Amino acid sequence: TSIYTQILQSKLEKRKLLAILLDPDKIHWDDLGYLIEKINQSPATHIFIGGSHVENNILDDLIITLKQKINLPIVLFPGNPSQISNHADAILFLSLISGRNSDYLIDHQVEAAPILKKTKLEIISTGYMLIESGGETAVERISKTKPLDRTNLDFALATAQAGEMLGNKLIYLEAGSGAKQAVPLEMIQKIAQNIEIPLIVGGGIIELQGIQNAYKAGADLVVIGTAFENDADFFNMDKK
Ligand code: 1GP
Repeated sequence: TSIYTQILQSKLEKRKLLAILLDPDKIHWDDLGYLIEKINQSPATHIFIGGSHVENNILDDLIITLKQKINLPIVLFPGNPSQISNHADAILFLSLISGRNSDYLIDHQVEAAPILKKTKLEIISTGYMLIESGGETAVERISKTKPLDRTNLDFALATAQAGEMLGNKLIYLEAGSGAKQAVPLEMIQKIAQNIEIPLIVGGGIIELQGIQNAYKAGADLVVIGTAFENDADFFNMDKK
């Protein structure tokens, strides 16, 4: 079965999903064995791979190594069309629908399409929404787009619904990696209750309780990057 089918199935059965986001640029190869051990001990259900400036050869090597030692689906979460590797299982085919920069709405997708056609990657159309989070994030800086107002729930919902109507299979609410504030729970709730497709939430979640809160609000999959990057024991915090 496809990775997307599994995500749908989990949503149906109310099994919440957790992705660890690995940025190939920030990985210390000497510590990779340790990191892999920690991932295998964690409750993660998916590995997302992406970053702002990833070089392709590192990407392939990293994924090949991870696949040998971790039995989780590896999903590309690309910052641009150079971040495609045939060794992964799937790719979030993102369109930054919160922004109005055509590069990230359709141009990069046009550039990537012929490359993706030559791979066996499962392609998962994803409406990607950047939400204001109390300071400028890398996504904002690189995409040159404005995040959505965190208090304008109606506009955020309309954006998510437009994505769904356009055929997106997932909506991803993004506060930005290392964000000061995570996506507001009221926004997660409002959107989760009014779309049918699965909802991903990430950015600025640095406590285990934050993950649970996002789930309770209606997130189907939560993404953790920085917190795990800074502390490989992040998911064992309750046992400390
Ligand atoms: C970033 O949503 C992810 O794209 C994860 O963010 O690094 O803040 O966990 P953090």
